[in-house]
Amino acid sequence: MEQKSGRSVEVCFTPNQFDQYYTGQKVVVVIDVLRATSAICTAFAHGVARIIPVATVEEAEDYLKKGYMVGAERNGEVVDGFTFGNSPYSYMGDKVKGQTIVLTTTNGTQAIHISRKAENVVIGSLINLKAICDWLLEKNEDVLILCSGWKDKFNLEDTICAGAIAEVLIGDGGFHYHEDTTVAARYLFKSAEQSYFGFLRASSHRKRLKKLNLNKDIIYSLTPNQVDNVPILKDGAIVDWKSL
Ligand code: 3SL
Repeated sequence: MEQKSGRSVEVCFTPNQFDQYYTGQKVVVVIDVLRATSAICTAFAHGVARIIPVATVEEAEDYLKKGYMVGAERNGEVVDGFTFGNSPYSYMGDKVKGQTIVLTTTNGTQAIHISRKAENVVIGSLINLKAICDWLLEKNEDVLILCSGWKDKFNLEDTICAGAIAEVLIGDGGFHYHEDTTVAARYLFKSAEQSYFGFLRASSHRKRLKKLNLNKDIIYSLTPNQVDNVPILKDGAIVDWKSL
């Protein structure tokens, strides 16, 4: 029997349910495993200084005109007029080191935008799973995990990642939960943990990205604990927690 303990952790499946699940938690973790939050965590592992998430392509175009490096993705593809989108592989290597990057994506940056009323908005993915869990345990505040989903619909990969985080926090004994979304996310995580790639074979997003020849991105994004950073939103830009 899990003990009722000090802090709560809950899972929200989609951005349009955020207001129902957000009860003033001090920390919101935004998840978009395929691929926005995996790309963001990758960028910081390669020395990016800040990422400015923007909700619209128009805002992204304004930054492009001002000379910023800008990533823009819609429906899994790079938006016309931009040189890169949402692939984690675009955010690796010397070209990104020390840069400020502007990013807009179909779901991930929208979820970040919706979460901004929380005191702390942090970025989670499977690739920084241990780092984000350690950070949350250390922070020891109430947590809402927001899955970016797909255009306000539920998706499996974000829910599995949310379940993995909830599992660690609840397993630690310091966190309790109440919502069925949290129960379901943990069940899905437990069913998937032996092989995320296999479990997600039939998922809509894996099929969508496979059609776009993005299997390499999928494999990368589903491989846990490749980086140890915790990106956090500060004054409208995402920075590495360690740089604060
Ligand atoms: O919507 C997003 O933020 C994306 O990660 C979608 S995709 O992986 O580029 O299809």
